[in-house]
Order: sequence, then structure tokens, then C-alpha cells
Amino acid sequence: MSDRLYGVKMRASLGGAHVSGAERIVTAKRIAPTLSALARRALAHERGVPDSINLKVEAQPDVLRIKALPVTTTVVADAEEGWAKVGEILSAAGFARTREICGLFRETYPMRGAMLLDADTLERLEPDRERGVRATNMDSEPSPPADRKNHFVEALALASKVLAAPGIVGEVCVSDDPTYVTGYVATKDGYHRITVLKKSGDPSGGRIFLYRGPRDAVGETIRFLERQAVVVECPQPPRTSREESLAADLAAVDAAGLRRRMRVGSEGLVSFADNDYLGLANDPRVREAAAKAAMEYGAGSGASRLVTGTLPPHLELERHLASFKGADDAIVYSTGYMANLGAISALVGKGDVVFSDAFNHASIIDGCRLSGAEVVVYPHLDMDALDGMLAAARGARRMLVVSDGVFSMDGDILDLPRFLEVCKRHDAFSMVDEAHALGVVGRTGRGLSEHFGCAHPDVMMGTLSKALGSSGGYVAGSATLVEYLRQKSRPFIFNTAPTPASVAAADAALSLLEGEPGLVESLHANVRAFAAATRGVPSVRGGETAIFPVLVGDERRAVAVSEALERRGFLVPAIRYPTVARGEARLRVAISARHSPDQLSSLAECLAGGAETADLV
Ligand code: WAQ
Ligand code: MG
Repeated sequence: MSDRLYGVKMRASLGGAHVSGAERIVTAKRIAPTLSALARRALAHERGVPDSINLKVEAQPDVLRIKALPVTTTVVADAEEGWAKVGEILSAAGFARTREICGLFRETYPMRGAMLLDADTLERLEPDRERGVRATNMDSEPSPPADRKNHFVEALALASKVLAAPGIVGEVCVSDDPTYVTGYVATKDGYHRITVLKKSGDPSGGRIFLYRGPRDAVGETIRFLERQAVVVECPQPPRTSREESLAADLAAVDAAGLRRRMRVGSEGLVSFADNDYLGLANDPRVREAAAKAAMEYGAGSGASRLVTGTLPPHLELERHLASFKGADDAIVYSTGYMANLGAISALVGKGDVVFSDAFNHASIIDGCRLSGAEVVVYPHLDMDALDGMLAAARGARRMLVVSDGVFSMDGDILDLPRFLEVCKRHDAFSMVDEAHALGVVGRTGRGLSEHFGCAHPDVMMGTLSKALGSSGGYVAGSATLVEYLRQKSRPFIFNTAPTPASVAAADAALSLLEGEPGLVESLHANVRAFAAATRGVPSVRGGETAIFPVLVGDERRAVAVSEALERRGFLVPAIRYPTVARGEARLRVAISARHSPDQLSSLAECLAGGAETADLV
């Protein structure tokens, strides 16, 4: 009695359309927990919450036990390579018409079951072509948790049963889950996983069962597939190897054209890629200051700022930044990313509301998320929308509005006077990230307030890593604000103080920025020259700041254009999702004070030429 086995099945649908299905073969005492897990699974499917869930339990008096097919995995870069691999595996297994078999695959997309194909004549043998043939009544042992889909183990159990059916000699399968891009080919000798068989996001999937045998035996094959209960013994614990699951995710990144590669420096190319807008990262005086501080104070600061990590260079830089920005005080963080995380998460929390421009940098987005405050994203630079959203949020404990001053991937500028006016009207804190504005915007590079001749935002955030050529971030503002951040900002408190070298380098760069107005002037002149040279190229935008986006759209095309420019000696990176939205891939040209007129005009020429030949843009 206790050995008796039951088939437990779940099928969920919404408005008559299939949502999800799953099954297990269990002992009597596992029936209740399995039903409950399958119900949870039905309710959690991304295709939607079903309006009908069919749960069925049925005794299975005759359960066949078989061994799982051995598993191999082939890592491929994209679906094209994946399908070539399918062909190879089928050929190696003795199938002649592999191309045609693969070609028929798309006909299975609308089917709930599989196409049953004569492997040699390619005749379709399934009695119901709309539905196909379904393999059911199987499970694996051990069996994965039933409350969510384990693609691999469930597919391995299915394939092992299918290949055990009389006359079945092969199977090809791709999931119809849009994000699951790994598929497989099964033959008598094994289950061959192929890491990519479609593009991520593609909702089409299907199955082909390959049959070889007499026509009059097809009925028996279908009976086996649909009726015979089978438990598939998996030799190892049925778990995707951890590395394999990472490799599959990476392959999906590749398949979407989103894999990035790290280069080492600019590799001898003329760089339009970095944010060293004034060329100070390599200025001998800045390097000298870094070296001197390292010799005097050590390579590392040894502790966090509130313990013993605060050294004279930290205090000097903070005083210097405050006076440069016209603020009472400033606080320095190890990176710009941390400055945003630290300031936003300290200023707002549960019960507060933070308003964030839709195009804000990832560090602002992450700061908003970390804060625990309600996050309201307003349309890019839309001050009227912001105004309305602030009005709607009246009554919140504290409100913070945060915007990039110069948007890093579009190069456009926040209308600071309007921004401040709107924030003030609703008594919200105003915060502006001037990472790409410091040293760039304003006659002497002091940023947006100088550019517009207006007041400062409450929270002036910026970085030491762009025009200042070092690394780190800061927030400048009132004495109260800065002291508050010193006490409350976790990325400040629980982080080793920035190195003496990076702090001293930023300080030296700031002195150069103040002492040599010609630096900012030559950057401005270069920006004007490049804007003029690209005026006729419609894909090139910008002109207000050092950042010129070249809009391309398609991710792969953006990479191709970038590669074409590289062959001409220019380093202009392709910017893709997740840095910008999908389908809004672009090149990002960053102008520096150190670019020569020649370099600027030849890049402009390349972009202009490419627009016509389609070789580039
Ligand atoms: N019998 C026959 N065909 C089926 C069945 C079934 N029980 N279930 C699904 N199909 C067909 C149907 O056309 C689907 O559109 C298609 O197969 C894909 O089904 O090693 O999840 O359930 O990591 O989306 C492969 C795992 C996972 C690869 C396959 O298929 C790996 C998967 P899905
Ligand atoms: Mg299908």
C-alpha cells in the first residue's frame, strides 16, 4: 500500500489559454505537499495568474524505471552557432536530412505537444497536427522541488522517457519561455544541451520527436509516450551545475549582443572614451602630488574616516572643494558611486519620497533603491511633470529630488533654475550630480550654477574621477548637511578612507583647474569645433557639454560602428543596455581639452562619411 505510486498533475490556464503545466510521480504521503507546491507554481507563472487550475491525482500501478540519458553540454556564442551544433549532433547520430529537420522546427511553435517526424521520409506522423504528441506520466528521481520549474531536470526526464519509447531515435527541443535560451538534442547516446538556441526575449519554442520504424507501430509509440508511467533515475543529484548555469546566463548576454569586453587602456587608439575631460589624469603635476602623498602618508589610509583613516590630505581636499563650490563644507567618498549611494540613502528612508529623473545614472538609481524611500521616476528633464508629482506627494515626511546635472549618455544639461524653483515650491531637497559638469560646464568649470548664474542645489554631488583625473566622489553643501552625512552615510562610515594619493591628486587637479582657466577654455573650444564639424550628421547629438551621443539604435550595429571606427584609429565605445534602454544603443564621444584639432576633424569626417556609406552609421 505505502509503495503505491500516484501521478500528480497540474494544468493552469487563463481565459482558455495554457499558462503552465507540470507533473510528478509520488508516494501517497507526498501527494498533499506536491499538490500544494504545484498550486504555488501555477500561481507564480510569468504568463499571468491563471483563472483555472486543474489538479489531478491518479494511481499509477505500472511504473517503468529507466536510467537518465548521459548529459553533455556545448557552450555556444549565439543561436546560429547553436543550430549548427544541432545539425552536427544529428548528423553524427546517423540522420541524413538534418537541415530539413531543423527547418521544420518553427512549425512546432504553435503546438502544445511535439511534432512526430519520420526521421528519414520527414513525414509527419502525429494524428493531431495542431496539438502534437505529448509525453506525459514521467518524473525524475530524485525529483526537483515542484513549486517552480527546473527546466533542465524536467527536460532530461522527458527526453529520457521519449528516447526509451519504441521507434523514437531523436528529439530536438527549445523552451517557449522567453528567457530560457538553452535547448537540447537527444539521441540514443545522450542528452546534448546547447547553451543558446534562440535570442533572449523570444517566446517561441517547440519539440520534434524523430521516429524510425514501421507505420503500423506508430500507435504503440504514441501510447507509450502518452500513457506509460516512467521514473527516470538520475545518477547525480538533479541540479544544474552551478558553473553551467552561469555559462548559460553569459551565453544569453552574448546572444543579445550585450557582452562587453575589457580592454587594457586605450590600446594605442585616440581615445574618445574616457571622462578625463581636461587631461589631468596624466598631468605631471597631478601625478607628482599623488606620488608625494603616497610617500608621505602611505599607500593606503589604513582605516575608515571616523576611526584613524582621516589624514591631512582628506581635510585639505574637503575644504578646497567646499570653497571651489561656494559651499560651507564638503565630504569626500571613495568613489562617485558611493557618494550617490551614501547621500541618497542617508537623506531619505522609509516614509519619504525620492524623485528621480528617468535618465539618471545607475549610482543614483541604486541609491534610491537602497534608501527604502518610495521612488518616483519622472520623465527625463520634464519639470512640469516633476512639479505635478511633487504636488501629489504632499504630506510625505521628507522629499528629495535628484537629477544628473549633465546626463552621462546624452550629454544634455538640467535646467537648474527651473529645477530649483520647483523643488523650493514643494519644500523638497534638491540634489544634483555634477560628475560630468565639474570642470566642464560654466566659464571656469564650476558647474551648473555658474553656467546658469543661479543658486546652488541643497546637495551638490560630484566626482574626483572625471575632469579631476583621480578617483572618488564628494558632496558639498551646508555645514548641517555635510555633518549629517558624516554621521549617517554608511558608505562613508563603513569604508576605508580614500588613499592619500587619490585625494592629493584630486586636490592638485582642483588647483590647476582654478589656476589655469585656459584648460576649461580649450575644452570649450574643442566642444565647439566638434559640434561645428558634425552639424550635418543627424545621428550626432549634443553640443552643450563634452558628451556627444551618436544614436544608432540596434545593439549589434552600435558595436559594428564602434569596431569600424577602431579600424580607423579611434576608440569610441558602443553604449548598450543596461546603460541605456534596449534598442537605444549608441556611440558615446567624449571630448577632452587635449584632443588636437586634427583628431577632432578626422573623427567628425569618419562619422559624416559613414552616415552615407552605411559602413559606419
Ligand atoms: N510533450 C511534448 N511536447 C511538449 C511537452 C510535452 N510534455 N511539453 C512541452 N512541449 C513542447 C511544446 O511545443 C512547447 O512549446 C515546447 O515543447 C517547449 O516546452 O538542458 O522548458 O516546457 O537546460 O517550454 C530545455 C532544457 C527546457 C534544456 C525545455 O520546454 C537544458 C522546456 P517547454
Ligand atoms: Mg510550442
